[in-house]
Amino acid sequence: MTMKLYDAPHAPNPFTVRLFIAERGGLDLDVETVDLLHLANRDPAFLAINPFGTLPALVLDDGTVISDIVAVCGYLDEVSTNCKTLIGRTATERALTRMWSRRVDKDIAQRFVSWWRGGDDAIAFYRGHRVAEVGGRSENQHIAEQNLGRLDAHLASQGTDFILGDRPLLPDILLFAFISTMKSVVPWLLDPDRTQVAEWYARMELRPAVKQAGRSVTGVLAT
Ligand SMILES: N[C@@H](CCC(=O)N[C@@H](CS)C(=O)NCC(=O)O)C(=O)O
Repeated sequence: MTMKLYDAPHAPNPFTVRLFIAERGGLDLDVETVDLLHLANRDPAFLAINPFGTLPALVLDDGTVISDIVAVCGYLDEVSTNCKTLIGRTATERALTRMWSRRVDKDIAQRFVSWWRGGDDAIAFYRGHRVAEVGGRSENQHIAEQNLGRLDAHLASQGTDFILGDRPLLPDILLFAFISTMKSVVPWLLDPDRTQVAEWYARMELRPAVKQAGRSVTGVLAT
């Protein structure tokens, strides 16, 4: 099976998928890097592939295009040729993974991305092609921090290294990818008072997969 991944460097959504691929293993893809910083994702050639103009996008050999990171990771988890699923083996495991993926995505990551998109730099960058999120900035920060606090309490109560046990699964990968690519522009993310989240982040940073997934390179990606 040939799959093609349209990828971009430095951006949280594409990094989530690269990190998932590196942690998951058993995958073989063609990769093409799209120059997000110069808006190549808004060129007609790319819009013909993904009319939403967002990255990443996974194109299957029958031409099907999947362009939402949770859907892309879910698909890759199912077609990988090795057996260490990052979504779950049982109905309960899969439900917990999906529950935490939704929590860290919509209540933390998307909140701080929206906070950033309401700032001057992002407004200037997106002018003319993406609606600026100027309203509700302080609420977005409040909700993200509230849920980072809840995650901190969860990690403390579980006593596990990662959100759902002793190895990182999709929610860890997603949240780490977003924090690591955005922390320089969202300075309040890694508050040292949230000690459990800080330790979790430090553990994630040490994963060999993080180094492996760090760079976005056009070519063949086999794990
Ligand atoms: N819901 C999409 C969001 C993807 C997304 O917004 N990607 C960003 C890069 S991190 C992007 O393409 N931004 C450029 C733009 O919208 O022009 C997903 O899950 O993949």
